Amino acid sequence: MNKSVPTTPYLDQKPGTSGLRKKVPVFQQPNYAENFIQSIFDSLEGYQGKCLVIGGDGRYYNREVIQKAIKMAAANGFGKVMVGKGGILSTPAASHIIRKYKAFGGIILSASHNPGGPTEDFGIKYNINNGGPAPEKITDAMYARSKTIDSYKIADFADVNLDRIGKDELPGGMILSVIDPVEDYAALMEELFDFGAIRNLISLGFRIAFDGMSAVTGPYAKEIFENRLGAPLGSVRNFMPLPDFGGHHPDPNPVHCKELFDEMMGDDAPDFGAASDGDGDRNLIIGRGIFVTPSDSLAILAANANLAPGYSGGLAGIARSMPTSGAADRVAEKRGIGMYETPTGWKFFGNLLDAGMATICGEESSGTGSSHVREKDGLWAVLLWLNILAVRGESVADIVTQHWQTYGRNYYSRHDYEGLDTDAANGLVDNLRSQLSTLPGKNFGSLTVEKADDFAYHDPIDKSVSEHQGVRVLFAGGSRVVFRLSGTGTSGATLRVYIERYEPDSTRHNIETQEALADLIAAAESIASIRERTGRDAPTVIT
Ligand code: VG1
Ligand code: CO
Repeated sequence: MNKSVPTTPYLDQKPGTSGLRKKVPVFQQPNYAENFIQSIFDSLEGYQGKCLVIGGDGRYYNREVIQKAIKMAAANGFGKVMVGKGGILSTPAASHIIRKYKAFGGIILSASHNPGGPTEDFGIKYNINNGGPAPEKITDAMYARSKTIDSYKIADFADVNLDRIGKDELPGGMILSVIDPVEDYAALMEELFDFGAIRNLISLGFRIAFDGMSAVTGPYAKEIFENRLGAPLGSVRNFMPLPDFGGHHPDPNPVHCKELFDEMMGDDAPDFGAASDGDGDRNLIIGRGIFVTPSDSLAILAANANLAPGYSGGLAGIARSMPTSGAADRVAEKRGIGMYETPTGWKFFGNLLDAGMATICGEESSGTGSSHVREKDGLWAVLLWLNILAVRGESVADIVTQHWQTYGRNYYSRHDYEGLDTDAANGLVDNLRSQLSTLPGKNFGSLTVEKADDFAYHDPIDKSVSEHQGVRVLFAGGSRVVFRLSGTGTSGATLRVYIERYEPDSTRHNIETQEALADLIAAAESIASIRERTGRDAPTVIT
């Protein structure tokens, strides 16, 4: 019935910012996925007889790995698996299902915003019983185990039917529960937001355009925006999840959502444009004629969250990843609530949320979320925006400019250099680290370096320390440049340069972002010698 299959380790199964991500052909090597799934189970304790949630973003290879994971869960002694119909669960929905049904944990199959298809990306990550990504202690254990693994356990029953909702007892006794991927999540959104107010706004002619990017949020967005909130048919576009996302890069930024972006900047723009990524945890927010940077969005949502029923009692605190702009800090300061700065990646927010220290969290990479789940949540952010717009009765542009008037504007941009030679990228970062002690006091044009460091995070709850989380160069007056290498890519290295300047003067809030940041961009180049070290004249993507 259950087999123990001998295997040999792969040495490259180190989880990155958000799980293990590799090209599909890497995952298709013999026992590759099995090795990693067994390494996950071997790093956990006490799951016998318990429930495991399994789902993914529907990308190429999703169903195959789900079948493997179900059979391996059975052989390893789980009592039950809950799987989204068709193998579909958005990342935030999976987080909610784990919490709602008190599952032991969950396996989410996704490479998020990375492209999908036979030669593109796939990924596996494990979430713990609070619904959030496994902390570093567990991901380190998985990696260690993957380097010594010599066998895995798998049940040898036939593939299960993922397309029929219902419960089944599988040979060997494990219960398989195939659930509607949308229902529980949509119900949670109805609890948090004033659907009546949003429905009313839409019925008065407020037009929304949501781009599902042929990824996992399509079915969720159709149900919520069109069925429950009454948005006209067609408000949700690209709503069919496709294994290759229609050949697109499902990263909701103005570059990869260009069509929507251009439409929102055009004459006949809808009132509100939004999109999400491959697995549904990111968001893009565009008002008529105005793109809202994710860092501003976090600050504005935090400042106005009390207008939504789920947050009417106010926020306990706000947390943001270190490279995210300081716009949210100003809201926290004004409200007298806690502000926490964590390394990049949602796994660092879990403890703060569990301890009730933070209510809203966000990242500059289009991730915003709250204590309702333990992942960032794309549709949640869109709905909170809609709830705020419905209550305030103002446009996105008005809300953003008023926010800047009240708090000042944090001009912000991220420059990504993708597909770099790994050695060149590592050399660039090493060189930055070697300058940390000599940079303070140096001038770059009119900018003076006040402080330079390599960000380290001391978790206030479990006291763990995470080092080397990004090189920060802080200038007098509050401007800064941050450098770090991506931990989600699957080929070569990606350098991310995060650039920020604070401008309190509202007569200077209408400068084009790259222009407002020009001297910092030049300083970043002089400090890091990006051109010389990478051979690149310009970033691949500017957001
Ligand atoms: C990127 C983002 C980070 C985000 C991570 C996962 O990581 O910068 O903020 O948490 O992706 O997002 P990195 O290491 O490439 O910079 V998702 O939506 O891809 O799960
Ligand atoms: Co994602």
